[in-house]
Amino acid sequence: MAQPQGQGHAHGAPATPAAPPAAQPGPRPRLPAPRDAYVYIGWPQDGQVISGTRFKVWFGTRNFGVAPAGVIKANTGHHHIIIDAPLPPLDQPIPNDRNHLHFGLGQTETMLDLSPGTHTLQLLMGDADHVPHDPPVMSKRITVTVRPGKPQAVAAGQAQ
Ligand SMILES: [Cu+2]
Repeated sequence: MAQPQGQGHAHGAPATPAAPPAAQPGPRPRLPAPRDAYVYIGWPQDGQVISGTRFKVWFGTRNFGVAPAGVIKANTGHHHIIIDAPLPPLDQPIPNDRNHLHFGLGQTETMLDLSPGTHTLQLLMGDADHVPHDPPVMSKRITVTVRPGKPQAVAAGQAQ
């Protein structure tokens, strides 16, 4: 029985510590999304003229779920609204600034304050780490015109 001796029993420092290879730097692969998943802006609509600079926007999803940031769950993500900006790079976290708003709690609506004039809005889903899925789940970009003035009457919730 010619068993090798001493391996793992030597005194002192182990000869070859089994260090795992260094983790790959950079982002992990993007999470997949079903091809039929999409998001849309429920309101306002493309071309809408909005009275009042503060208004509600709501988001819809089809074949895709909403989960808060930090939660890794298949076929879910959280909303981002891109205001007056082109799509960001799709292989890295979505920027977080006044043109890229995150809804990391899983919100599906928000109030926007925009200056009078023309603005573009687009939704883009991000995963737990704010990275778009592959393929990206995003709405079409819409254009709205904001007019100064009183906010539009909100019909919902009004007493008769
Ligand atoms: Cu995000």
